[in-house]
Amino acid sequence: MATLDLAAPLRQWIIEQAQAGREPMDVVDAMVVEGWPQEKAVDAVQEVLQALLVEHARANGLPEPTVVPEPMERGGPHLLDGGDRRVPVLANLKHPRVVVLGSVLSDEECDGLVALARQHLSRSETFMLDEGVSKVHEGRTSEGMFFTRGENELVRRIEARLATLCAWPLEYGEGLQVLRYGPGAQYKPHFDYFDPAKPGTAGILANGGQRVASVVMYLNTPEAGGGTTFPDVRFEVAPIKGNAVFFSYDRPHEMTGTRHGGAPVLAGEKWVATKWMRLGEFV
Ligand code: PD2
Ligand code: ZN
Repeated sequence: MATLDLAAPLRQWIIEQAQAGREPMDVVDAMVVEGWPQEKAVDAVQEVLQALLVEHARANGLPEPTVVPEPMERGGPHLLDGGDRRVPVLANLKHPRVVVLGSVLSDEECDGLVALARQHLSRSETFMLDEGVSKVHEGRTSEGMFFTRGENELVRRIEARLATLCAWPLEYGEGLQVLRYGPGAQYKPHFDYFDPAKPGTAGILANGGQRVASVVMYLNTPEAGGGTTFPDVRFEVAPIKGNAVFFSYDRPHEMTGTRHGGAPVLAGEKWVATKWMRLGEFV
């Protein structure tokens, strides 16, 4: 976007509003009351706040923030548009950016994914960024498989729905991963982005760039345990069949607060499908 020619006092005022904890869209509303066209006010506030974030990142040796998928419009409906399905928002956390979604998948779609995935499971591996290879890791005791993007009609339908819901190009998504956790299995807390400091990361980023968002969809309801935890904010999402948790991270840094894990399954089993979204096209 071309830099806007904003007067210095206006920039300063926008910065002061943000520092006072005012929501960006409330600042836009105040500008609209003063006669600004809505779109111009949005652009102005976005530009000033983005510049502020970049300045803060540079001054503190942090990675610079990027644009990320965002399922919700402020003041928008509680039922989000998934294209072929309307999806209720069950919880909405600003930082870390987490949105809990109801009924993203129908029971039949959950059962269909499990049936297609079941015969292709193998012990989940973790990509070891230090060594540049995938290995079995004691922190991840699930079994899993990947579908390629668009592999079958069901996968295509779900991928199109997630792209619409998150307003993020379908082509920027990795293939769906399905995981099965047996009794006692878990996924210890981790970040889904790739650590830029690790030697294996550059190779991974060559296709699609960084991960910027994750959607974990629950394909069944375990009898007990198996929630998705965000330990830094002591928040846990209950794994209910058809529901999902979306979270985004605007830079590969723990300041996003998106450390999360799959709590141990205490009784029964747990199935999830995960969609990771990248910053660019993933081939
Ligand atoms: O199964 C989960 O709840 C879970 C937890 C943490 C899945 C993932 N991460 C993942 O697939 O990245
Ligand atoms: Zn994860």
